[in-house]
Amino acid sequence: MIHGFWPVDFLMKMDVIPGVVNKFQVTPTQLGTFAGKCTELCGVDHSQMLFNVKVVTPAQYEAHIAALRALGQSGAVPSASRPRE
Ligand SMILES: [Cu+2]
Repeated sequence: MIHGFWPVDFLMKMDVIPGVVNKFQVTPTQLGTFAGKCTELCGVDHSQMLFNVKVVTPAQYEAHIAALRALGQSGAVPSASRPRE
């Protein structure tokens, strides 16, 4: 199932395709929380595919990552647990 990654204020949009690694780089000019949404009609829950992109300071980012690590969240997802389509 294809999704569309669109953080509205970032003036960019990218297809999100299973098995394809996407990368993008932005240089935010202000801190804050920016709304985003899926732009591909991906299924019955498409209208609920909303997200936020948070632009934070490097110190805030490092603190958040440290808090996740303390909870045992490494960011690694075992490939065997990913659903195949
Ligand atoms: Cu969607």
